[in-house]
Order: sequence, then C-alpha cells, then structure tokens
Amino acid sequence: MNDWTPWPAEFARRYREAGYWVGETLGDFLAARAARYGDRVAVVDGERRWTYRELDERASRTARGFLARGIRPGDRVVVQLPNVAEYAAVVFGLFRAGALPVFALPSHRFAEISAFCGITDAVGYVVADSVGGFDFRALATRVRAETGLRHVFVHGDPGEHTALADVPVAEGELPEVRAGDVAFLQLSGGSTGIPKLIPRTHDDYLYSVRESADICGLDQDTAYLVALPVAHNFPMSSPGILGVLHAGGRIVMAPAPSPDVVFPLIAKERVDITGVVPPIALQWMASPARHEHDLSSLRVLQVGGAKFVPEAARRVRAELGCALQQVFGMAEGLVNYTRFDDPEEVVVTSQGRPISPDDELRVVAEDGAEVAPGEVGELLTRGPYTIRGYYRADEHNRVAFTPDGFYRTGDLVRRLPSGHLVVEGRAKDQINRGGEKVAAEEIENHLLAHPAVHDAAVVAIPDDYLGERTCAFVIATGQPPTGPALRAFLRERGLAAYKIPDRIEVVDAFPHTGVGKTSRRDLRRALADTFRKAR
Ligand code: OOB
Repeated sequence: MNDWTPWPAEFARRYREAGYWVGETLGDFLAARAARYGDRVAVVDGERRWTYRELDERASRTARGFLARGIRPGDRVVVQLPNVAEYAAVVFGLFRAGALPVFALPSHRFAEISAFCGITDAVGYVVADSVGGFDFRALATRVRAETGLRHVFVHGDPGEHTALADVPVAEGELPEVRAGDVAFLQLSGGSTGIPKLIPRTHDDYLYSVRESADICGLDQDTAYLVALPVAHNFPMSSPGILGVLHAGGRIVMAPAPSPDVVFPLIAKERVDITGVVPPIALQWMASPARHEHDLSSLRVLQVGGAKFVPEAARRVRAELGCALQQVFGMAEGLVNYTRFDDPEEVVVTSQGRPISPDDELRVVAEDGAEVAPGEVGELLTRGPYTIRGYYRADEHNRVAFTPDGFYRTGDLVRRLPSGHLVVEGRAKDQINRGGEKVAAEEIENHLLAHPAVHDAAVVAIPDDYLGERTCAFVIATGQPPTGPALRAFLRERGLAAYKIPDRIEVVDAFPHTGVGKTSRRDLRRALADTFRKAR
C-alpha cells in the first residue's frame, strides 16, 4: 500500500512543461526569498520583527536541531501552534530536515491529535505551553503515553518536555529534499468517521502560492494579517504567509481575530490585506470599534471557508472601506478567487474562478453526467495542485476520487458563463460551522460510545451568524441522557469544542426515509429538512 497517490506521469510531465512545477522545495524557496529580501522584515509578532535573513537562519538551525534530536527525513511531526513567529521557523525547519509537518489547529484536543498521530505514526509533536487556559503539555503527555510519539517540543515553558528554544543548533548537514515529494500533511474538513490527511508536494503547493500572490496583487509593500489559525490552508497559501514571503512582504501575526485585537494591529502595522471566514467579517463590520482605529491601509478583505451571503458581501466596502475578494478553496487543492477587475456584482454574488488554466472542472448530476451549463451540480476537479488521493486512505480514495482522478468536492455549484462559480450547497455529510468543518459521522461515532445512546444522527441547522450550526438527534437506550451530560461526555473524550453539537434533540425514533434500507445520508437529509420547514 502506498502512502499517497502521485499524479500520473503524463500529467506530471505536462505540469512541468507548462512551468507550474519548477522543482523548488519549500526550504529552497525560503533561501531564495532571503537572498533577495535579506534585510526586509518577514514576520511581525508583537514587538518582535524577524527579517528574511533571520527567518532563514532560524529555519536552518531549527532543522539541524530536529535532526540532532533524532527526527529523521520522512518522519511526521504534528505541529499545533498558535499564531506566533516560531511557527514559521518550525515549519521551514521541518521542511529543511525533510520531515513532514502534520498541521493541527489550536482548537484540536486529544481525540484529534491522537488520531493524527495514529494515522501518520508521528514521532514528534510541537505545541505551545498553554493557550487560552488550556495546557497543551498535559495533552502531549497523554498522547505520548498512548501513541508512538517520542519527542515533544514546547514553545514557552516546557514542563517535562523539551523547550523549542533549546532545539536550534549551528552546525550539521541538511539532507537533500525533493520537490516532487510530499512536503506536509494538511487537514481535510472530512465527511467520514476518521479524519483524512492531505499530502501536498513542494512542487504543487508552491505553484498555487506563486499564482495566488500574483492574483492578490502582493508585493514588497504588502503587510498581511494572519487573523485565522496560521496552519489552515487559507492563511497558509491563499495567498497567506507563503504568498507574502514569495512577494517579499511582511507577515503580521494576530493572536486572535476579534476587533479589539485586530483593529489596533491593522492601524499600527498598516496592514493592507487579510483573510477571514464569514462570521469574522460580520463581526468586524458590526463592530463600532472600526471607527476608532485607522483602518485606511486595508486594501483587501478576503472572505472564504464558507459561503458569504451576497447581502453581507455587498456591505464590505461601505463598512470597512476596502475591496472584497471571495475565496472558495479547499485544502485538497483547488482555490477560486474573485479578481480585482471583476464587476462588483460578480464579486458580491460569486465565489470566484480557479487559479490555473489547467484546473479541470466538471459539474455533475448524481448519475455522474455533466449538467447543462448554468445548472447546479456537484463540483469535480483535477489539476496541477489538487491531490489525487488522501494519505493512507486507499478505501476512501475509491469513493472520494473518480477513476480518472477527479476529486469529488462534495460542493454543489453553478458555473457562470465567465467561469466563476456560485456555491449553492453541499452533497457531503459535513457541517460548515462558519468555516470550521464538522464531519457528521465522526460526531455520531463519539455519541454512540455513550452507554445510553442507541443511535445518533448529526445534521446542520441554519444559523444567521455561523451559516450553520450542528444538531445531534439522539435515540436513547433507556433513561435519556441530558444535553449537558452528553456534551460533557464528548468533551471528556477530547473532542475539539467546535465539534460539540450546538443542539441536542432526544427523539423516540428517526423518520422513515422510504422503502428498504435507510441510508445515513437520506436520514440526515430528512432530519435537516424538519428544521428548515420549522423555520
Ligand atoms: C477552506 O478549506 P477547507 O479544506 O477547510 O474546506 C473546504 C470546503 C469546501 O469544499 C467548501 O465546502 C467550503 O469549505 N468552502 C466554501 C468556501 N470556501 C470553502 N463554501 C462556500 N463558499 C466559500 N467561499 O475552507 C479554504 C481553503 C483555502 C482557501 C479558502 C478556504
């Protein structure tokens, strides 16, 4: 069994000939940026400012330190850091050591981290000491006791583990890394019981980064605010921190996306572009504090991760004084942007068009046949930066990809004559909670582990602020458990807070969804419909 599915040779050749894949690794990419922009500021974190040269040197020292401590090329290392400058030194350090970062979000807990360690056989885990009152060192201790994890590196006070600050060393050889190999594992939003990991190569990822930087108009004067968790694909590469480094601009780390944190930072650092999910955009637009800070430097607000409704999109320029760019992307690859020269109506009502002329898109009906132009159907895609399979997931790959290599996005879209896409809904069993993805089956499995739960079905319910929230329908075996008791049970299992159901309904039976065997999908649809009708 292979860990990952490379592109067929004829596609790889085509992408190289077209100049998409240039044979540069992420480690070499940073070295080239440092050679070009040496003394310019690359990363701002509070009062700290690292130049390109400094980041480059830190990355190399960190790489040697990881190797000296026993991390080997090819090893997987889970990285779970908040938005701090060290994040950049760690991930570039791992790239240069030939090790593969596995990107976790700060909200992940034992259930997620142990699953990532299990799937990838991770040997290392990089965390901060504590964030928002949660102690990651204790989590690391528990994960190490139950998985093959050997090294824990802590940003801040290490406790019983190794301090990240003690890792860097000055001397030592760095291995050769190949641009066609997997550089890291990104998280999938998922729609199954087990989290899926996305293998991205240096070649394919850097292609999307260079094009994104160009489409978003980044240059040496760019100051990009990292408002979302930095490890997410959106602030990582769309154009995100890598796009900024490509262009020679400045990354400004925000510890939180709230107006009280972000607005003063935008004013102080003269931030000109940032990317957020719709609920954060709504929060910024509604905040009276926007009049108390000088936000005039802001040129572009990117919004993506979930559908931004046109009514809200229309208000961005008036309320925040900047242009809107819609971004419809996925960690699996394909990213769509509205362009700055698109008509206002297209920017407000569509989710953009693809990066690459070689992004192949098909919009299909349930039988797999392409729908008529302008009709709604499921989006399938393949191309020079879209994966051909998940990491170590052969069985799931047979359903998630077509035999000819198209990724089934699970998104229902309509294509405009201009090539722009309008996201109309979803065909996958996932809840999009304001950009945070919740796989129904994963939560159902956790609920089923409760002794008083006979059956469970998790569905989306509409919500004005988040777009969707989660509702768990539960059939009890005897005395029905209360909502708070079930929530506490899920938290104790170590589930991330955003996956805890917003609403729990105990019911006697599930609706019948037609003759014969009930499919989970039909059941979830029927339950979700009862909510929509009740509204
Ligand atoms: C981004 O990536 P993921 O991997 O967290 O989630 C991908 C899914 C898409 O398949 C779609 O269901 C949804 O998130 N989505 C949107 C959207 N952007 C993403 N749905 C409606 N409108 C949008 N604008 O979310 C992501 C990755 C790179 C850039 C931006 C977002």
